[in-house]
Amino acid sequence: MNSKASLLGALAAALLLGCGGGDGASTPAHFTQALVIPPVLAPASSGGVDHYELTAAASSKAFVPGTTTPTYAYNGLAYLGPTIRLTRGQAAQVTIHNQLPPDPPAMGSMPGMMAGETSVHLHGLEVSDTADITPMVGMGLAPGSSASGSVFTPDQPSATLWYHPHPHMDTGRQVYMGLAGMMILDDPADAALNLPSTYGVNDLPLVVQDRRFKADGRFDYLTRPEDMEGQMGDHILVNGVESPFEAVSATRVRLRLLNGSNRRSYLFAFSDRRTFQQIATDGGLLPSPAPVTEVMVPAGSRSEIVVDFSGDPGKTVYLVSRKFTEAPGFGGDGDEAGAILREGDPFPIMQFRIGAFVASSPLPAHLATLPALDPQNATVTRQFDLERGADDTINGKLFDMNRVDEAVTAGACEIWSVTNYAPDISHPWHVHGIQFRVLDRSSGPLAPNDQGWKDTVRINPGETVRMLMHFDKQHGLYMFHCHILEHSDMGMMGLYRVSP
Ligand SMILES: [Cu+2]
Repeated sequence: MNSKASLLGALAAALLLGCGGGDGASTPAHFTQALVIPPVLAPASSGGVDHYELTAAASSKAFVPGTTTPTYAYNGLAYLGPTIRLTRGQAAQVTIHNQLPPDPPAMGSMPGMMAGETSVHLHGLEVSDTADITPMVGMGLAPGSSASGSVFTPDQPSATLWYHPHPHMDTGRQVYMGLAGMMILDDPADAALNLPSTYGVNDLPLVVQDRRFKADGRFDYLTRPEDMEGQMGDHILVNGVESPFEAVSATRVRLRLLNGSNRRSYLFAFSDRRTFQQIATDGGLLPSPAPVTEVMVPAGSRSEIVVDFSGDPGKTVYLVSRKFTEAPGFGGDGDEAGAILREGDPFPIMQFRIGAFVASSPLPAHLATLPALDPQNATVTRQFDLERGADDTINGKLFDMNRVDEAVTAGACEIWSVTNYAPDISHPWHVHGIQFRVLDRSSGPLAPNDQGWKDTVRINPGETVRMLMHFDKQHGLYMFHCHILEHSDMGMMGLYRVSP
C-alpha cells in the first residue's frame, strides 16, 4: 500500500467509522486544491441550430505535485471537456475534430481500425443514431479528421447527461486519459421549480473519477492483471482535481453527480450522515424529492441531489463514498492481492467549506410527472444473460459489429430483463439512445434511484433487473453494453436496430 492509499484509508477511518468527530473536525491537509468548474461550451448559432464544436487532443496536467501527467482533453483544456448545455426544443448539432496522436489502442486493434481513432457518444440523449457520433457504432474517426452528427432537437426531460468517446477496444483508455464531459439538458418549463441553478455556485457539476499514477506522473493504465476486470485507482478526482475543496454558502446546493470512472461504483453520502434530497436520476427529475442518506451510482450513471447547508455556516462537511460489498463473501474484482482502494472501500471525495447563510427556496413537493408504468402494454420481452458461462459475454456472445443482436420495431413497448450471472461483480447496464424505467429487482424493493428515468442501471451479482422500454423516439442502430469500460472494450456489448 503506498502512502496515498494509507492517507485515504486513515481519512476514511476518521470520517466514516465514527472517530474524529464525524464532520471533519480535524481537517486533513489533503483538501488543499480548489474545485475547478468546467467551462460551459458556447455554441455557434446559425439557421436556428446551435453548433457545438469539440476538438480532442493531447494535453497535460499536474495532478500529483512534482509530476506532469500526459492527458487527452477537449478544446484545449488540461483534462476532461467543457460542459455542453442543451435546451429542450432547441435544434443542435455536435462536431468532433480528432487531433489525437496515433497512440495505440489499449486492447489491440479491430480490423481496419487506426491508432488514435475516436468518436463522441452523447450518453443519455434520445436521438437518432446519426446524431450520435459513433460511426458504425464502434468504428472511430481517424486522427486529423472531423465529423458532424446530424441535427437533432432534444425532446426529453431536463437531465444531467454526458459525452465520451466510444471507439471499440480503446474507450477505456481514452476516457482514462481525460476524454469526457458533462452535458446538461435544460427544459425551460422547469424554471418554475426554483431549483438551485446558478452553475458553479449553487448548482455544481461534479465528475467523479478514480485514477492511478506511475511514479513519473503518467496514468498507470492496464498494468495489472486485475485491471482487465475494470481499472481502479487510489486517487479520487473531482473535475480533474484530486480531493478538492469548494467554498459554498450556507444554503441549498445542488450537486450533479456524474460517475465518470471506468469501473468503480460510489455510494455517495456525507461525512455527518445527514439526510439529503435526491431530485433526479440519469434521465430527469423524480416525481418528488426523495430524502435519502446515501445513493449508489455505478460507472456511467448520474444522480442529482440537493443538500441543505443552511444550518451549517462555518462548518466543514465532506462528500464521501461509504463502504459497501458487492456480494456476500466477495469484495469485488478489485479484491485481488495487491489491490489498493478496492471496490466498496470507503473514502472521502471532496470537502465543502460552508460560509455565510444565504436564503433559498424550499424544494417543491412535486418535481415532475412521469408516465404510469404500463408493463401490460409490452409486446416483446427480451432476456439478457450477463457473464453466463464466459467472461464479458451477453447471451453467451462477445461484441460483433457486423451482427445485429436485437431487432426492435419503432414505437414498440418492450420489457428487457437483464440477469447478472457473475457471483462477484456488479455490471452497470447501459442502453444507448433511450431513457427507460426500472420495473423491479429480483433482490428486493426499488431505491429512489431506481424510480425515475434511467439509462444506466446497476445489476448486482445474481440479480435480475427488469426494465420497461418505449422505443418511441429511436431510429437506427444502437448499442447496449456494460459500462465498466474494460468490460465493454473486451466485448461486453451488443447492437439493437430500431426500424419501422
Ligand atoms: Cu461489466
